[in-house]
Amino acid sequence: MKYADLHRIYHQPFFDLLKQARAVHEEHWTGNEVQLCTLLSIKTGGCSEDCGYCAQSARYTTSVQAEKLMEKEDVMERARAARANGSTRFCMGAAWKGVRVGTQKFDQVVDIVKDVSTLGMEVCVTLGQLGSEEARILKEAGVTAYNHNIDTSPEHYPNIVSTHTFDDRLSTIRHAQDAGMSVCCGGILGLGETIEDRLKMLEVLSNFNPHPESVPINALMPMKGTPLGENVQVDAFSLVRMIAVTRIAIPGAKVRLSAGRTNLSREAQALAFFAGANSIFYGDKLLTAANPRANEDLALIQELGLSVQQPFSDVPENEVASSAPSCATACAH
Ligand code: SAM
Ligand code: DTB
Ligand code: SF4
Repeated sequence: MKYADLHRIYHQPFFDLLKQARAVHEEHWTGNEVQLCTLLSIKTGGCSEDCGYCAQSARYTTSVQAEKLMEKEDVMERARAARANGSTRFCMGAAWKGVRVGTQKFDQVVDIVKDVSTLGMEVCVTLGQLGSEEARILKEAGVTAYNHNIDTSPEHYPNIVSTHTFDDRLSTIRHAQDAGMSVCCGGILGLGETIEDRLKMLEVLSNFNPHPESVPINALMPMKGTPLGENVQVDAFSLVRMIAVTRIAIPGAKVRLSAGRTNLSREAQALAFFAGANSIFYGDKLLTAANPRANEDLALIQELGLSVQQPFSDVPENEVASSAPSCATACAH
């Protein structure tokens, strides 16, 4: 989509925008389903990059302590628990600039992916930069989606990160797509960008070929000690507007209401679902930051009459959770 169209769509009266987004959503998605994705930081902190929003950068003094790559068995335990709690997607994040074939850490991650992919969930990883060879190996190991966000507009990106470029991000995304992985790519609101920057980011995303399979929309969680640690929280209406325009611009993508939900009211989240969000990170923790409690999310989903995306049918029977999560079984509501 062209910037001018996105601009026109975004700046409609709020209810007109919601109505348009809802119509697009209903045309492409049935069943009022919300996908539950569990995040796990398999390698936390100590990152060489200087992304101004990130508590995991080694350049800033934050509350995050650097840890080493998790052991495979520990990751598997968390992945099994995620599945038992109803997640259909397991996303593993590592605080790295990137990965290289022939290194021990890459071999270790590939080994982890192979095992996690036997559990029947979508397997997403976010490991930083990839070349074509790394992408091919990850795909072969069982990665279904690669998360690599462009985060903001090409123009604003250098104000946020200096250790890699916007084009570096695009090149990794190209490698992931060429290897046949789905791409999960979105951004963060609240980095000091303008509405124009947000729409320019969306212009880039909507011109990907193929389109991203999912688009995470994060609201900055200001992290103490980072350059953006004192930024103000994103306004809920502008977040919902962005979700709506994303739904219209990339109708077939899962739009994931991502970081920052702890700061959103239930009503604001309901508006975001109405506007086209159909995926969330589920579980009490994101990578290092807090997320709403799982039982609160299930209660909200139930209250709105939404349903959770059901596990895939090819999951080995002895591995499936005995029942999909519902308010009755999983929350104290
Ligand atoms: N190192 C990898 C990379 O940069 O692609 C993967 C991990 S990185 C933490 C994944 C994404 O999390 C970032 O691109 C950003 O969109 C999001 N993120 C990180 N810190 C955040 C924060 N404080 N608030 C909101 N989103 C954040
Ligand atoms: C994405 O867009 N958001 C997730 C996931 N992809 C990897 C990460 C959010 C991180 C929030 C801050 C933290 O937990 O440190
Ligand atoms: Fe490192 Fe990713 Fe954080 Fe940037 S966003 S500092 S690359 S972990």
